[in-house]
Amino acid sequence: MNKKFPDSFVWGSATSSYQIEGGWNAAGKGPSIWDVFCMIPGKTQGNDNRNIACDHYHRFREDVALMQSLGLKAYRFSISWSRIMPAGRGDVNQAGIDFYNQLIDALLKAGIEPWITLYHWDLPVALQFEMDGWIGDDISDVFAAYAEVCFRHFGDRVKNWITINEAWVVAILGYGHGVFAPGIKSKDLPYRAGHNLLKAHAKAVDIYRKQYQTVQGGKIGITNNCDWREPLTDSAADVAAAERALEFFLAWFADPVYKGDYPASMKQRLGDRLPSFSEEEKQLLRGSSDFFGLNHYTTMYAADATHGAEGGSVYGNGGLSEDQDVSLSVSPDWEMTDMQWAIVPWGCCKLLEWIAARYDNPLIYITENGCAFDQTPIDGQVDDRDRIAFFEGYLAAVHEAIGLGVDMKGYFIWSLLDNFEWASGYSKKFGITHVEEGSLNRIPKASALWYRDVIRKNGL
Ligand code: PNW
Repeated sequence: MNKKFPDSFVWGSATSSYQIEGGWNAAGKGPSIWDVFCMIPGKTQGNDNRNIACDHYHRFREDVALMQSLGLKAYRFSISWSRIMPAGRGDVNQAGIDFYNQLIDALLKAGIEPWITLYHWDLPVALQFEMDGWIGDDISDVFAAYAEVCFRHFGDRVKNWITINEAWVVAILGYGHGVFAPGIKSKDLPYRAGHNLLKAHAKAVDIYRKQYQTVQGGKIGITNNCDWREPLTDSAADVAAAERALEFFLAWFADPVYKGDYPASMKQRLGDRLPSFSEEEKQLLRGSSDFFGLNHYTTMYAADATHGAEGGSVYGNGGLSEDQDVSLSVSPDWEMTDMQWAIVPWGCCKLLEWIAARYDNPLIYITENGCAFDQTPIDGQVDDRDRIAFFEGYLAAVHEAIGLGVDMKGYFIWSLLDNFEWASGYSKKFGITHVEEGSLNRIPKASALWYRDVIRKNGL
């Protein structure tokens, strides 16, 4: 990989609180919906939970040293809401604040820029009981109040904020297919949850901009996930189906943030099932992201399925397919990760171009990209050439997008540590080789060393 990226390009890696921290009931932390979801037999592979996970809560200093040895310039992590506000609102747990202060200080000392995600899915369970989680009418105000606590305590040192990680996953997997916490299966609730997630984002951004941004001088945005959807054939029907699939995936959340409202295709197809924004809410949403955060993993073919949709994947990557009338499929020629996500770097470049065209060339950060492979350690090392090939392919695609005029600003590898993969637990089937909780992440990987070289070659 000899491609040169812009000097200011941000090279990082990402994690999330529930997936790595452990310390699930340490020092006044309240329970989250994921703590409880994992207690229900059958909800995660092997009934795994994150009670220890990578034990980052106790070993964060080692992990920061690991990041420093890799030459990482940026580290994206999330705050466990119930660690700093055990009941989700009201009392603040000083021990939780102290933990994140220590982490932030250690990062800055190591020359690593902290990027904070405020919500990466571990909602305080009290808010699920008391206000129905993301479908409750008041949740957006409660989220904004929590965000304010974070800006107040950490914003003097933290200059990069992401409000919500992957609203699509929260809505579709949490409230549609029910495979993620809180485990609700519904055809209508995903659209309500999505609506409140968007309002929560906008309100938090409003508080940051009015009370903190001028003084603290940071940036704030939202991160959405999207696969690429390639038309199966060049028929007009399939081309329209692929566009529709992207609108139901990404534009669902990005159109309100960039244009102030949902895409026309969604409004038309969903009718009353899609809530609507007031004029005031539209105004609050429009322009509410300083950058475009994108998590991208894979590509699928999309075909018109007006006569009955089929397809999707283990995770239901299609969303609620029947609302879109789109059938998804993969090519037998594509290689797969252990998540059964196809490796298609050109899909990444096409998606970046699609975003640049639709949203007037925003600054884009890939806030997650990566792959799961089953790796057996040999002599205490992991020779993960599949992962290196994956990253070479996707980084070349990002480089190509830059050449085509896309304003790419940074790239974060998912993930820094072998972590708890939600409903997939630590299972080998999905590529996370679980030897002993909290230990595997310390095994040196070829890909990590390779990434270090990429960072170095870019002169950083
Ligand atoms: C993302 N899908 O999850 C999350 O941000 C991470 O926490 C997670 O570990 C990572 O990707 C790998 O899975 C996703 O169905 C989960 O399209 C599901 C989907 C996408 C992203």
